[in-house]
Amino acid sequence: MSPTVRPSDFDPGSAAGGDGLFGLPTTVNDARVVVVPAPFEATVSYGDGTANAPAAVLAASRQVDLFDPETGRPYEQGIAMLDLADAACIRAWSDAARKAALPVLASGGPDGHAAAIATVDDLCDRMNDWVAARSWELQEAGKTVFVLGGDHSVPFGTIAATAERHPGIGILHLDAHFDLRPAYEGFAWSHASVMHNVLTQVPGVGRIVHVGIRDLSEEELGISRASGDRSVAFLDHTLRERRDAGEAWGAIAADIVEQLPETVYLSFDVDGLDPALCPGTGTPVPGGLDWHQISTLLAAVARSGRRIVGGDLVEVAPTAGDREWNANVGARLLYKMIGWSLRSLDA
Ligand SMILES: [Mn+2]
Repeated sequence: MSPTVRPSDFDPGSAAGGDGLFGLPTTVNDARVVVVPAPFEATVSYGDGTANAPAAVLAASRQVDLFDPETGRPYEQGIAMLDLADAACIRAWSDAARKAALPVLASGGPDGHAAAIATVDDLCDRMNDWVAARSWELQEAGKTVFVLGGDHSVPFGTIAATAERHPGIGILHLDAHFDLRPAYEGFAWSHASVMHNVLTQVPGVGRIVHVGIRDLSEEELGISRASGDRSVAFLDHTLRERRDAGEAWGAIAADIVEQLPETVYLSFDVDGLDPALCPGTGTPVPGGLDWHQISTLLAAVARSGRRIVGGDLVEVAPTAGDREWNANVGARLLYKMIGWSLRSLDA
């Protein structure tokens, strides 16, 4: 599929002047890749602001150069984001759920908060249904779907929709955290539980390969180890030890890729990166992967012959006064993810 998405007067080398994602004039109908904005952060436990990411990443994306020396010309295939106004319901549910969640978070646990937790769970259910329905419809129309959070609770519906189409799919999960907690602070759909919910409720996911994990509970490590290889972890310190022992990152990346099945979904929590690249994110942790390591890893997935059929970018949190650095990195990361996805699908 190679739709023509460039009107004759569109110059990809000029500063993008369009209103769309990456400054492109592409409509959702004409796009091959559609980004679903999910401005939702009901249960963030530390810093907030990730619900502002879709608008901020959209704004920052307009100054990303469209030609990418690694992935080529992903824009030619058409990339568009659903109208943020269409996701206004998500923001409203997030605000209502956040209001209900704050007293629970402040008291550090669920005791005595059954009604508030039920409210939050219900609003999270609605968000999950909305994201799953949008993802499924767009995939039905032949689109490749990426979700832009919001916190890490948002992609559950997309993962479920994508796994239904591609049984046995693997998730490449880049994150500082395992997100394997069986509910967190009482919330079934917590950002810290998304991979646990995937393991227990999405049988179509054959394996999760976690990379960069460095802030975890002993219980989560136990859940991963007891998963019968459905959860395979490359903890951040083990990656560091291998590099310190002289192993090249390319060889380590090949090892990670080897653990993935043929069809891959990317779940990218920006806090998997060095926090210098995402200082605003809600739960930053020292350590993590640098920009080139991530780029090399995504390239290795695509070049291995595996197909990247979708993904999400979550926990980007714009902050004031930093020239929108968080959103800038987020926009560039999203473009790399989409670019390598398209390369992998067209190989
Ligand atoms: Mn996460």
